[in-house]
Amino acid sequence: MARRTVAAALALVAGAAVGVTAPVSQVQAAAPGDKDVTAVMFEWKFDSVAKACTDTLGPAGYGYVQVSPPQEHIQGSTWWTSYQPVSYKIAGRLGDRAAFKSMIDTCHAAGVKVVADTVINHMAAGDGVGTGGSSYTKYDYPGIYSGADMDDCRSEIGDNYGDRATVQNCELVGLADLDTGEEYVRSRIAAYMNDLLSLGVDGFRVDAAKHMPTGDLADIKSRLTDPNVYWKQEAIHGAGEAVDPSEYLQNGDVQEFRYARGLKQVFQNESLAYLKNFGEDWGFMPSGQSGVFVDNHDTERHGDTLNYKNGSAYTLAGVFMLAWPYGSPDVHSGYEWSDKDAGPPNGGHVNACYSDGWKCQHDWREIKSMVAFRNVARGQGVTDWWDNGNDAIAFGRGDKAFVAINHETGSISHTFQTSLAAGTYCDVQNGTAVTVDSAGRFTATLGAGTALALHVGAKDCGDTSTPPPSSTTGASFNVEATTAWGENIYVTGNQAELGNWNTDAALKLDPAAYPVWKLDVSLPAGTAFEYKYLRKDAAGNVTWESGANRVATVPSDGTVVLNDTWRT
Ligand code: LM2
Ligand code: CA
Repeated sequence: MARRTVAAALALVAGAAVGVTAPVSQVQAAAPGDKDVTAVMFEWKFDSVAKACTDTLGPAGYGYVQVSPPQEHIQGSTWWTSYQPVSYKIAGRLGDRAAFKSMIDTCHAAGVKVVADTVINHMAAGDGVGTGGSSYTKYDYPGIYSGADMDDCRSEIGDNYGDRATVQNCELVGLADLDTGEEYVRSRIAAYMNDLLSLGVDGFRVDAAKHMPTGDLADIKSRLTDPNVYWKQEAIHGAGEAVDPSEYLQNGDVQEFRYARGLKQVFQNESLAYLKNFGEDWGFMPSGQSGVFVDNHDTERHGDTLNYKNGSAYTLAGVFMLAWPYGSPDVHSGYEWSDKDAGPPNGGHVNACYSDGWKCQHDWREIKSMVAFRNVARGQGVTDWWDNGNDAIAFGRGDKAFVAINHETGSISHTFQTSLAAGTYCDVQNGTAVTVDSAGRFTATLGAGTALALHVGAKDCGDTSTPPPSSTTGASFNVEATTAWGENIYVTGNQAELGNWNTDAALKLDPAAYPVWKLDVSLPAGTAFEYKYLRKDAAGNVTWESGANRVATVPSDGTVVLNDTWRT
């Protein structure tokens, strides 16, 4: 645990390249799978994320959902308590271990993989009792780490980003810095990540990666049960700094902050025509290993990038990102704030999108529709680029898709050349039909601050609503139950889709036909399952119906209709 010198840190990097880490050819390319868009549900409770996976993220075609750090953290109402680990128990504000596991199962059933934000560079400052009941003082976290596991530098990094040893061994905003060069620390971090993998996590966002030597991360990753797991490192580029984000490419993906800053610059101070070669030509890292975004939870607060307060510029930047074939996109989904420290509405519980301050960027029509566009256009390069020399652009993705973006202050009318086959398409931005002629052209007028997007997966606007779930088998729950004001009826059972008997993950039935509460749930054909109804009052208190578990079986084709009466 001697303070590492620059030379020693570099030697570690070199050592890792020949020995410890996987050869580059084995490094997993950006967001493995055929759906590379991640919805980042910032400070959403895990049961709310589960519901979003089923209702929105899966049907829209998101490949991944990223959740805020799940480990035990300091208490307090601000969001950033999440970034001060107290232990590696899954016991934070957003849900317990059962809720976390249930979310993963539900998201997987919806076809969405799960990325966990992982805070491994440091532990909490201050002292107290964590969200999971563990006592701590800075440098001492009983049962996990003591002062001997920390780097010897106990001063703040401050502005000293010109010195590698300071950046990596000193304290980021005064947080106790783990010595990731140590055997015990490496094994303890790997044990935490392996625990997350055992629960079904599919990938990691590695917080504060720049503050750990890349060789240390290579060593930790090599200890995982899946050493090729999707690995997205937060390494913030800073001009002239000692540590360069590209050092981390040996381990997996790296977030390209210059991409998000570039979008802000282009949308606010330059012209969209400059985006014609946006990507490696701008000095960015390789497309196949770069994580990209319009904003994240830090940059939306600190002004480094656009944010939801920027109106159509923000929305159009998101449309561009999803249409443009560079990197793997993160769609940040957060909440309104005026106080930058303010924690999530309702402690992270989302009653509904667009209520209580939840912004739900992942669900905006302009954004969500482009996830399907991106999936359909996958593998196609940019074709038919057009710009007006200023703030209106358009481009295709081969014969699969075409987008036009108008960031001018007035409307634009133009005849666009595409490589699409002739026919009628739905403009998925606006839900209106567009006809492409036999020469691949169409004429349209785009209002100021709007876009137009066509793709071969949406020929008819009648089709653009949520596509049917891949499974058309399931159960139709109908239960007659009278309720007091504020009470709701839920169902759970022994299937992941039903929340695995976890009352936090139970599914709420719809009272539109009160006193009959209804819900249709997709379940695999032939599933024999147990279930039971429960009610929750306004405070969240749970009352189970009486009696034995109910049983039913999903037919090989279609739905089992369950007409039940609440058992008092
Ligand atoms: C990150 N990436 O490298 C996260 O994306 C970022 O959100 C985290 O900072 C940071 N690294 C540490 O994980 C946030 C927040 C800070 C906050 C820290 C720790 O932006 O403001 O620092 O989490 O909670 C807070 C106070 C700060 C204080 C520190 C330690 O704001 O004033 O520093 O706690 O008590 C003395
Ligand atoms: Ca460090």
